[in-house]
Amino acid sequence: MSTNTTTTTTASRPGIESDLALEFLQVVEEAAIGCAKLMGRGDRTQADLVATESMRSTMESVRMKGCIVIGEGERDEAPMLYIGEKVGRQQDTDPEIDIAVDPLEGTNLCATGAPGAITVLAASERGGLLHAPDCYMEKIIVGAPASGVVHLDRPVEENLKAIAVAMKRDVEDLVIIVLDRPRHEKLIEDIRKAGARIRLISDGDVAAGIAAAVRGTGVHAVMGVGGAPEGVITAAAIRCLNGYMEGRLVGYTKEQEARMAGMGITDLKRIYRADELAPGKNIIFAATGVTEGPLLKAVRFFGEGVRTSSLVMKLNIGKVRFIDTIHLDRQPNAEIRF
Ligand code: VTB
Ligand code: MG
Ligand code: MG
Repeated sequence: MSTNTTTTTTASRPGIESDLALEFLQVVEEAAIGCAKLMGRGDRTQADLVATESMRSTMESVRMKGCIVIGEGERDEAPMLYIGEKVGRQQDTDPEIDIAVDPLEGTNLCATGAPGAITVLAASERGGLLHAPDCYMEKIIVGAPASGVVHLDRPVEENLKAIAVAMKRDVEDLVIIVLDRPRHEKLIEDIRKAGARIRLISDGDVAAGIAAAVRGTGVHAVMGVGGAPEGVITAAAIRCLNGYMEGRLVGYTKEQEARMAGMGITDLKRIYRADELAPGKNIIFAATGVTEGPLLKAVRFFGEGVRTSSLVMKLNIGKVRFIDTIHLDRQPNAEIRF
């Protein structure tokens, strides 16, 4: 890796400390613009495809030797952004980066125009993101004040009381996001019994997890079982946000169990904290809102251009950036509005 800043050329730029984050920003922004055009058209497959193709092509020029560790699936089932695919510029001097992507997290949300769809990726030095199999993950996600006071194995009521104490409020004041799934019948009942409020969502537990880790979003925790790949991506964000998360892999079918075994996961009781799901020292996280959410605005199209709302974070230098971008590609001379 070159440290000589005076002679830096395109071929020998510095590694992950350089502004790869801004390159990733473009990757998620472009994908969001692409699929947001299909918002509400009822075609989740097409929206996902547009986001995936966009990410794949924008990523081609990123100055890295990238490798997808969490992506659209195994090579034989996904034509691009499949696990193991090499992405980025791939020049000798480029840093080796592992990438986890969910090109459109919440395909249904985009297809129906519901809130909470984002385009998202997480990156780290090689080995910094758990290679989670395509199975499920039981999750509990909270913000910094409740760090370490919740535990997946503890009864729901105890966890809620602990969050309430940590956040200096009553359990009744808490809002917990839960994916609206039959598997959560008991969890929902337990949360209601404890007295906390619930926001049921149809999809999109990554955006929900991020909201839980940021004060002022009106979301205090995410609980329940969602996708395992989404869990690793969320963990990357949680680390950058000083939040707290625990996850436990769950396989509901023989196929999912086999996938877990195939990836060397034998201890099904193991509880992973965020720093075990995303152990990298250098984590970069980038997401752009596709539809409106508690943190990120939707992609907005107006005659003169497009405006996006993104979150870009770098763990090693401790930066959390909310980025509001006006894309003038369509009309470069347009008037800029604050
Ligand atoms: C969640 C949700 C995702 O998958 O992880 C969920 O955040 C879990 O799977 O947006 P099921 O839908 O099978 O319950 C998504 O809905 C889709 O990636
Ligand atoms: Mg996806
Ligand atoms: Mg997803």
